Amino acid sequence: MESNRNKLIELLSSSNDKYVSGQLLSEKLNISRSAIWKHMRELEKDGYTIEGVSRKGYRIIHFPDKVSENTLQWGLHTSWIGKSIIHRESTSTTQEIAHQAARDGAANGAVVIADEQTKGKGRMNRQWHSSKGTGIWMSLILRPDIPPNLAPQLTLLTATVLADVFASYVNVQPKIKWPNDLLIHDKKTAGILTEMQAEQDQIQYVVIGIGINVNQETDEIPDDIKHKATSLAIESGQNSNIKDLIQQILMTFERAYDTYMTNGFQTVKQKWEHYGYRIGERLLIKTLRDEWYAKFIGIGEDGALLIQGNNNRIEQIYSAEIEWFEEAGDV
Ligand code: BTX
Repeated sequence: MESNRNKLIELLSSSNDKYVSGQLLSEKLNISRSAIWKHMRELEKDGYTIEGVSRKGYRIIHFPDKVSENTLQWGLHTSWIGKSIIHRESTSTTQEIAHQAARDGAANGAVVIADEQTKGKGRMNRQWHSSKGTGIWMSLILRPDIPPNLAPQLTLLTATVLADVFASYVNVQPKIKWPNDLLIHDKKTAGILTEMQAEQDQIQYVVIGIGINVNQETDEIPDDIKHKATSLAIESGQNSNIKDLIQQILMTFERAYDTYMTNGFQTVKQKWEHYGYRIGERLLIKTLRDEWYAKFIGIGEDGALLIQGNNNRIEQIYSAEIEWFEEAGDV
């Protein structure tokens, strides 16, 4: 049923503006003309406008912008990610739904998406503003076959995926601030929250939360973060189609993840360093017990932050808040 609808969209989309006859659709899909007609009605419910002209056939004259399980799945060319999508108009946080779904056995690659979050969260339970219909608020459920101590690499991988999609499809120049912030012109556009359920040396599942400010105008960025937050629309000067952007992210993610699983972290490291924010500069490193300055020299083979102190020794940092020399607060 679903795959017929998917094929129908593909047939109609690939013919651009030309009409496709009902006869041809029925032959290609191997279903009756009346079954085709029923699928068309369902597509219209999801926001497609389909024009039917007698003796010519059908064509799509409007693709929906709205995000739903169906509109996201149609046109999503992936083998395992997004095969199951849970979409909510409003929810507290997609992380919670994803954790529950994972506990209930959701497959690797299941996706949870909301138009709005009322209790969106960042790291250490910080608030994440997630206003209705202006951003991407989604959680990916993964079941990677890697030891739990390598899970932070998935955060870095996700950051490179977002940076690639922003650079290719939105035409902005993103930077990745270690470990999980996407910045454009020094302001935060997206954040990643990785949570994991593991037993000793085995990961049960990982939930990767992705929050992206997409179409907010300057006056829609909440006052408390205005000085340090931005959106793709503000930085690129144009709105993006949220559904298309989600699909691009999922397709790019699948490719990057498969490469990582086959070849290891090396490709991610190179890409990360390509987008790395202020590599080579002095950092203030803050851990629970201490804070000190050092030079940021990149990331290690395992994803740790590499710094060089005054004694020239290179150290690896796995968990810390970092600030640059002249910054007053965290970005
Ligand atoms: P973080 O702890 O690095 O960043 C949180 C900080 O970012 C906040 O303290 C605030 O200063 C700032 N901030 C809050 N909201 C925004 C925003 N919309 N844009 C820019 N800056 C903001 C980053 O945590 C991880 C965010 C993950 C969000 C996703 S959304 C889907 C999933 N569900 C959920 O509840 N969280 C994740």
